[in-house]
Amino acid sequence: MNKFFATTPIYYVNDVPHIGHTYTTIAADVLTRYHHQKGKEAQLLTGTDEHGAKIAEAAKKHGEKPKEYADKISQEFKKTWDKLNINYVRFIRTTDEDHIKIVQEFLLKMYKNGAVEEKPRLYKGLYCVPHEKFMSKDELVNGLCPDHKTAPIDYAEENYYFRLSDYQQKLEQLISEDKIKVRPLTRKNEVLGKIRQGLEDISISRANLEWGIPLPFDTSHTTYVWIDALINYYTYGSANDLWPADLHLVGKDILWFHSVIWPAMLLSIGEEPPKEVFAHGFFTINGEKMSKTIGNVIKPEELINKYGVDGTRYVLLAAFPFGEDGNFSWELFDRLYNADLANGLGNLVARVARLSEKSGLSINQDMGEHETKDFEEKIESLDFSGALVVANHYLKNIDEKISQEKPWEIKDKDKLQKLLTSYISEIVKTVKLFQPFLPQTAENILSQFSGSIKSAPPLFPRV
Ligand code: ME8
Repeated sequence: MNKFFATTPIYYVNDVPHIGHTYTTIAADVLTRYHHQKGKEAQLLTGTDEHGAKIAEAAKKHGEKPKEYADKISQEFKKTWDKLNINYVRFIRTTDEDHIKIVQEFLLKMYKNGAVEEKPRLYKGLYCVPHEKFMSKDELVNGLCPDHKTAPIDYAEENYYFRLSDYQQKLEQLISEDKIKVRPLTRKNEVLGKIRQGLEDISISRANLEWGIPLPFDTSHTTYVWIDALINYYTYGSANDLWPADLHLVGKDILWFHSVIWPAMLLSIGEEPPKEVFAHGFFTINGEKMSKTIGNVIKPEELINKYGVDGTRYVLLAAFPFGEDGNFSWELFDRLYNADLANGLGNLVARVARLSEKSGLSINQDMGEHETKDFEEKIESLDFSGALVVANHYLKNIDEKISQEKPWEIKDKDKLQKLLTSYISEIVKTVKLFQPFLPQTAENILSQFSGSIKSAPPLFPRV
């Protein structure tokens, strides 16, 4: 089919966006823009996750009603994505009317199909509120959640259960055969290993939490926030003839929800599972987890102020192999920005534009495109940093050619213009590879190199 439907997670509105959220969202946008460039009808869905105990608590701390609080923070996400030139087709909020309706229809179908136990039963266990999930004793370190360093609460409640265990065999088969493509491969193997250890039925409702969507078959319960949240993809996808989704792009922390629980929910109502779930790695800051408690959270604005919008998009994706964790540092990002963008692309464009302007060059033909399987394979397998290496290699070749041919020494105008045109042709073709990563810069360069050429201020001033 000539469509590409990708999603980011919907982010919790208990907090404003940081570079982790930014990473996933930019990656999804780059991929969507790439498919769009290839002539597909590519759509990207993002949004905010607004129900659940964590949000209710955060709102209370700010002395606000959950919805008021969510309205405010959700705007912060939207504004950030707009600033970063994220080309989403819809910014979905789990408090949106159409979503609430679809969640209730979805759950009713699950219930009617017998995928949910008829009556609630007692659940006792440990619940980590910041995680919004149950935890087992052996996941704790000194009685605390190792990620949040907080004690989980004792939880005892009557909950409705989804018969997840019924889907063990089916999920194992779908994932091992890549019908649900879980990537990177190491993650696929991890998920399969965990499935083979056995799946337990899971609680899907809360009896004592008002801030959620009422269960359609028992309105004294609200939907567990994760069940509500996962359905967002289907809310948009099913209404727009886009189901199944081509890709759920997520961080490694939430792979299990997306590759196991969510596909099982879909199977339970007779719908198709997503085609691919890709889990990327995590940023650490000086080797530590990024967290509000440690106080080391990096906000996207800090990067934008230093590197600009396209510079930020670039450094985040170029710095580390996409599936792996990476340690953020300003030194590393500065170096990357200066080497690839200021001294690389930016400098090359400036040099060629200067010489072209001086020689009165005008470009009136279409320069075509690179035929580059290597680049395509890399970007389609979400190896963004690898794809950028390929694109940068083209730039280095042009740089080398210029150093060898020394156009500034050539007096013959025809000969000079011919050479400059050949550089511009290579630059333009290469810029099209960069375009999904650097949409605004690419547009500027492409318009600078068509018609009569003029110098322009540096694209990427050194930092
Ligand atoms: O989990 N490095 O929302 P969330 C890289 N609402 N990426 C990071 C990161 C880091 N240090 N920290 C977070 C939720 N992320 C749920 C999702 S979807 C139906 C519901 C990114 O606000 C990464 O993509 O906690 C991770 O999966 C996501 O933020 C979690 O965002």
